[in-house]
Amino acid sequence: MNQMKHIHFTLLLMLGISIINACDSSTTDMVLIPGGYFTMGSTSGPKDEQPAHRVYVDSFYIEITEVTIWEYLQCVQSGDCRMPYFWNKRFFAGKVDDLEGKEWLSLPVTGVSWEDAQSYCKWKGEGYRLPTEAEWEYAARGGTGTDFFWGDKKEGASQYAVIKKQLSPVKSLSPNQFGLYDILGNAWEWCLDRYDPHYYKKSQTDNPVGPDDPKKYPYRVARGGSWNEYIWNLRCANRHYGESSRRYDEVGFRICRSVKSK
Ligand SMILES: [Ca+2]
Repeated sequence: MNQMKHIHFTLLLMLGISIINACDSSTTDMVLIPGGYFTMGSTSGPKDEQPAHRVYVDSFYIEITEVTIWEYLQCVQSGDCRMPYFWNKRFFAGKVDDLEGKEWLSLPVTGVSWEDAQSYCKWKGEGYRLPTEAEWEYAARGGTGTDFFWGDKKEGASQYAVIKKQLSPVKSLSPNQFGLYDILGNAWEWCLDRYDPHYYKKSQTDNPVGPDDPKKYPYRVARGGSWNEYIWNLRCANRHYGESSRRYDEVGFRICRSVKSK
């Protein structure tokens, strides 16, 4: 059984790499998010979203899509990233059967841990990193203060957020006001910060980065909800978390970089 899985795994990798080799080298499509103040958190959500508080973030660049399988496979090919988990599971294998190779490679990579995301950023080059939780929420809100960047009503999701279907190629739906695709829905997205449910009560105003005590705060933040969530969990303020070394089948990431590091 394990050997079969290995063979299947290898075939998937070969499929990906053969298409990578047929393409030009990857460029990461990023957009500049102009710095500014915004209200982070919510007044009516779970306790870890409260209190809503004023935060300032510097300008930064962020990838307009989640990191795709195609992008991630190049890091795997280089030897700097390990293969994602779950690729040999029924869910993912089904996707391979259903999708053309190009579509499959356009799925957000999932089954990657927070630590895997660090490896990817390091491979990508100097300055690349995960967004902080504040940067992520600022980018996701697109200048709005509503539950979702399209307003407060869940009905808007059909135009903007992959939900209750299945993991879908990035850019399948419309972007938010900053031009970011799938910032809500499709794959959860790892953020840089350690998760502290009480952090908003003590957060600094300028460019907060979360707590730094690894023993007290072992989990890392994930944001945005996934294809497999209730719409409530896709709210811009919603906070989720996971173990930094664990690979979850609904969690991926997108990368960013500071303006001054460019
Ligand atoms: Ca997402």
